[in-house]
Order: sequence, then structure tokens, then C-alpha cells
Amino acid sequence: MGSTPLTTPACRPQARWRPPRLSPNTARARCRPIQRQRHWQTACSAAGAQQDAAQGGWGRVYRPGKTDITDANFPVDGEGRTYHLGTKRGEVANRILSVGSEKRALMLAEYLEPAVPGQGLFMLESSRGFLTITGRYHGTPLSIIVTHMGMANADFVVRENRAVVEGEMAIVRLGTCGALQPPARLGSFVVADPGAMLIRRNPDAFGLEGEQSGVPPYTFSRPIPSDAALSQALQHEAALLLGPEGVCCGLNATADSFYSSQGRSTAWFDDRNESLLADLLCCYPEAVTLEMETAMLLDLARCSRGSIRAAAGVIALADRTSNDFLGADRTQQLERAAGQACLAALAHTQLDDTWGPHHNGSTPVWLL
Ligand code: R1P
Ligand code: URA
Repeated sequence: MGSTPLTTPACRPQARWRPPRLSPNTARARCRPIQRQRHWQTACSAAGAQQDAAQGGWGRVYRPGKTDITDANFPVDGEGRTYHLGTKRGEVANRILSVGSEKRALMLAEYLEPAVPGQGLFMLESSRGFLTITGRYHGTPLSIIVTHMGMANADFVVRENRAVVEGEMAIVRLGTCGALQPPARLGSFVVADPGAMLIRRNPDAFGLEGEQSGVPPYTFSRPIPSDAALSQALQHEAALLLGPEGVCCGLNATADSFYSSQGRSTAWFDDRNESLLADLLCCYPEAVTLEMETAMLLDLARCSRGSIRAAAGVIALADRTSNDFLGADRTQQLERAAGQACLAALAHTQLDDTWGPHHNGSTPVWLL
């Protein structure tokens, strides 16, 4: 349970990322949303999802139909579409912005250009409600994906996208979080640099046997590192848009629930979490934020045999000391600004993303 020494952001080498020469004014100016008529319709084919789109408007949402699945180990349908996200090769870009909600995804999609000029954004919603939006950000192919909540959903998003994307990938999570202590404050954008650790509820601690055996009700993992260069790019871009005072970095704590594993109390359940946050800060005095997905993203990137680079930034909307919650308008403003910082960091990250030889003859939506 001991904390591993962590590299401070200042000591980290800048691998494969150079800050673009951009003044704060230019950065703000380039961030105007693209005027786009909002109309969501279903299209019956992926090709229709692009071709039927109004000129310069939103793409139609493609909702793939039900087809038989093969391969119980890694289920895909006859078209090569993954079981939960429903996408296939060519529909997802190497650079992915993962967000928790559809509202956030659609708001940030306003900053994307269509993958093919004159057509709409590529939009696909799976039967499980995962929405994938592919377009370009300042010319670079990029996908925004609604990941929903929790580590199991983050696992679907990382693994099923890895299965349909050619070459190296970069994934950035834009989320919201609870602030544990300064420098994270209500309204801060906090980059998970040096990374994230994981808090898990342990069912063996509950029930009669658990009570007798003295098993701890919650366990803490060691920290999992984020990609240093991508995290640094995120801090740089966010500082341009939010001002340096609006951005900070620190260790994130990813919990396996919003309530008990984040130290929230309700009278209805015996959660034994009264000392959880104090224990966390005792073990990890550098922990600043609490949320529910980042550790899974970073762990999978670490285990991806070098094929995925990952980073995360979260907006602090719940102050766990004062019990204050950020207002809706301010949250939305921050989502827009931080979201653009994430898009810019992804777009400026160099990847080996050549459309390789394993694409089964299909053309990616950004090359059609
Ligand atoms: C809980 O309210 C959700 O908010 C946070 C947590 O990680 C969890 O998913 O992130 P998002 O705003 O990205 O969903
Ligand atoms: N998301 C979380 O997971 N926790 C919070 O406190 C706020 C947002």
C-alpha cells in the first residue's frame, strides 16, 4: 500500500510534443465553435450517415442494426463491428477524446470539422448507448466518444477502440471530479499528472465473516503513470485557454463507485467509509482529485504494449471539504474550454498513425 516515488511534472522529458507558438489571444480566437445546424436523425447505413448529412451540418446518427456475433473471446459482428461500441475499422480516428456524457460530447463536437469537406460529422450510436463522433480538429482526424461512467465502461472504450484502430493511439479523458485539497479547487481543471491510483471496495470485509476477519473495507492500488508528454501538452493547452491559475496537476484517485468508495455517507447502507478520505490522504498526501475512470484508462495504456498513450484532465465540481458544488453554467464554460484544450493536445501529438495494411480494404471515414 506504500506510495511509490513519483516523478514531478517539472522533471519530465518532452517526448514527441512541442508546444505550438500561440499567444493566449490566438488560442482563444481559434476556439470559436463551428456554426452547425443541430439535427439528429437516424441513417440506415454508415455510408448514409456521411452522404446524407446536410452540407456543413451535423452528421446523421448511424445506429447499426442487429447482426449475428461471432467469436466469444472478442465478439464482433459480420461487418467487424465491436459488440458494445458498434464501430468497425475506419470509423474511429487514432486520436480519441473520451468524455462521460453525451451532452459534453455534442458540445465539443461543435469544434470539429467534418472528416470529408461538405459532409457531416460521422456519428454512430451503438445499441448500448456508446456514441462515437469522428471528424477533424484543425485538419487532424479525431474521434469524440461517450464513455459514460465507471471503469467497466472505460475498459469497453479502450479495448474495443484498440481493436478497430490502425497504428498508435492517443486517448485523453475529459471528466469531472471531486476536489480533495489544494491546488485542486472548485472550478480547477486538474491534469492527472503524475497519474492515478485506484480505490476499490472489498466485499470480503462486509457480512459476518468479514467483520470477524478484520479485512479492510477499501484497498488502495499503487499509482499508475499517465503519458508524460500528453499530460504536459494538456496542461499547456489548458493554461492558454483557462489561464495558468485555472489549471493544476496532481495525483488522481479513481474510485470504483461514486458513493461509498469516494467516502460519501448515506444512512441506508453500512459502508464503513468514515475514515476513507483521511486514510487515502495519509497513504497518498499528493492525491488531489476523485473520480471514476482515469486509473482504468492509464492501466490499459500501460499494458497496451506501447500502442496507446493516455492522459486525463478533470474539472473539479464537488469540493469534498466545503461540500460546495459548482454551478451548471460555470461547469459548461469549463467543459468547453477544457474540452478544446484536450482536442488541441491530441491534435498536436505526433503518432505513428499511418493507415496500415490490416484494414481489410476499407477506407477510413476521413479519407473517403
Ligand atoms: C460521476 O458523476 C461521473 O462524473 C465523473 C466520474 O468519473 C463519473 O463518471 O466523470 P464524468 O463527468 O466524465 O462522467
Ligand atoms: N465525479 C466523481 O466521481 N466524484 C465527484 O465528487 C464529482 C464528480
